Amino acid sequence: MRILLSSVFGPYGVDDAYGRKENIMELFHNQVTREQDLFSLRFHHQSFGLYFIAENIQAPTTVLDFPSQDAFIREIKKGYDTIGISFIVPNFAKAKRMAGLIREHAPQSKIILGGHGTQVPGIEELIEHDYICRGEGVAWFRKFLGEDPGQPLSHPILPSGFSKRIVGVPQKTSAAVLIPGVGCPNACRFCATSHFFGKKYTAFFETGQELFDICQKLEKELGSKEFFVMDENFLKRPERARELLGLMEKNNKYYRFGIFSSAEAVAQVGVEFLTRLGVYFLWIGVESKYEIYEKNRSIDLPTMIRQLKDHGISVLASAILFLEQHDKQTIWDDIQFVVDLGSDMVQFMQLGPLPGTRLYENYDRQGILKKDIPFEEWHGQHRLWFEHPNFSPGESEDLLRKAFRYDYNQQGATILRMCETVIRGIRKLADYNDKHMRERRQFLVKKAASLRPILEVLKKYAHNRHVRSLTQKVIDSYSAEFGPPTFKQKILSKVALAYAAFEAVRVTTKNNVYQPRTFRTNYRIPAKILIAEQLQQRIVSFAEFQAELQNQLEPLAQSVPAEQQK
Ligand code: B12
Ligand code: SF4
Repeated sequence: MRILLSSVFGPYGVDDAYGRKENIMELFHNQVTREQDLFSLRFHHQSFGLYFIAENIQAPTTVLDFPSQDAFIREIKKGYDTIGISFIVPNFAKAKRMAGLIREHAPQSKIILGGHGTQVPGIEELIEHDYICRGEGVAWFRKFLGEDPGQPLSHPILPSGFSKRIVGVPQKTSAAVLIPGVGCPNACRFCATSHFFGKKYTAFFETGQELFDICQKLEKELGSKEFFVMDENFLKRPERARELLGLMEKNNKYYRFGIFSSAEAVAQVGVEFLTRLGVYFLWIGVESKYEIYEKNRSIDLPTMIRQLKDHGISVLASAILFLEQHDKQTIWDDIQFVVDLGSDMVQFMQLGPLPGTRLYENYDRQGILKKDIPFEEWHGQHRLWFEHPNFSPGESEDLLRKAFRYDYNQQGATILRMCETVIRGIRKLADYNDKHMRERRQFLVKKAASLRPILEVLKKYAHNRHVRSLTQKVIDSYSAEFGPPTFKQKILSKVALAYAAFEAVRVTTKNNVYQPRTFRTNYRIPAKILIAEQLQQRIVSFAEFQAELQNQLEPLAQSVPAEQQK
């Protein structure tokens, strides 16, 4: 059995028959720093779920990530027994097109649909397929192939992101992705991931020892000491995190982690624990002051976020707009509440009833879903797809943009806030005297040194007087802590300014979207098949070259007088 697993085709983040310009393939630019002009953080992530499945089944498998339609057609013609398509709800039209292409060009291949898009009601009738996998995919695929679903798992070796750019300057990405498990038991009514994975946590790796071993493997293979932890609520398993820290301390390893966690789980382990663990980034759902979820009940969010930042941990506060309680006044109270938390990043998401969630069921029962709006627009960064008593779709688009812009106007760019958090951490960690915390502080000192050149760019392009003064304060705090910038930092500032001059213009053009490159990764493909494919590829390339040459020569030949042609 030979298997192909594919993500949906590009281009992404453009208005066309299959997608919308808001569905950009960039995490921060899509839903966090989207209104921060040239300071928006730009990078892509591979489709981790597909590599995770490929790594953990025994059949020869190819993962095709971010293909064009043409590349997808070329690939499926190679003759796969089974082709899996991974898609989310807003990519419904792409998945449908891909299934149609498989039936047309590879009718012998079986089609499996997987990923969050399988929650679309009536999907069985809407997209051509042979099998549907809802929820966790590794165990499902193993069963499908007749393998034992309970075998131990192997973690894929993948960088956390790629093509990272800050103010246009390409950045090295040495961080790796770490995927401890999927799902979350908290089951907040709107949460697509929690519902999709059965309102429970499925651990891929149960112990701190396993995670520590994976970190060591990733360090060996990719040189990574920093890990982006793709787990909805990492600290919900505090004993696993504690064991991981114990092993790091015992082995003098100073790994660092970017994590997602809910407030009650953070409170349970405490800020000092997170600092010791090496958490440098925390994504936390603050949601709203009008709808207090269980996870945020009796948590003093302003104090928690201040303490995290004081310890050098950058915080992303995620909030929901257009709740039932929101009218034209209360929505601004909530925006103000979130901005006042002073986090390094803010994510504003529109309340989005996604299929499979309690919210969706409830709104469906009330008959307030606008089901005529195509799925491409069901994503939370443009317009509402349900009837809101106080906001029209146009108002929801306008207000969302204004909320992001307000945060940017008040607090400045995320990078500026991160520079400030680092300095706060350096000062706070000076209070600790043990070896482990000294190492953590030392890391922040290095980080400050690498961030410092960007401060000149932040100053030059500060977009209002208030932000210029915030920037000057941060610059002063760096000078107070480290003295004047070094020669190298001055040179790097000049380089960053040169890049920024181009980037500042580029981001004002309509085409401010980066497309991820295509990845094709083989797992366990026999050498003879690989060689045959390479030969075939060369023949195709030669045929394409010949055709191109002919295209180029034809007009030339026509411009030569007839008698000379003879
Ligand atoms: C990383 C990520 C991204 C990356 C995309 C990376 C990529 N290459 O596709 C970025 C940041 C670019 C992104 C963008 C968007 N995203 Co996104 N993203 C995520 C995130 C945080 C992690 C996904 C992940 O890797 N999980 C870990 C892996 C292991 O799990 P998994 O992908 O679910 O895969 C498992 C199963 O689903 C299954 N499976 C998956 N595919 C397949 C295929 C087959 C054949 C089989 C058998 C099984 C299977 O098996 C896997 C292993 O168990 C999730 C939230 C989350 N925590 O899951 C949101 C999430 C997937 N994104 C979502 C959305 C809405 C978007 C955007 C539309 C946001 C926006 N407003 O614009 C855009 C769309 C971009 C686009 N053009 O497609 C929603 C999807 C909701 C839904 N119900 O459809 C999610 C769930 C977040 C949410 N709102 O709750 N996203
Ligand atoms: S705590 Fe976060 S991940 Fe868990 S259900 Fe709520 S929103 Fe989803």
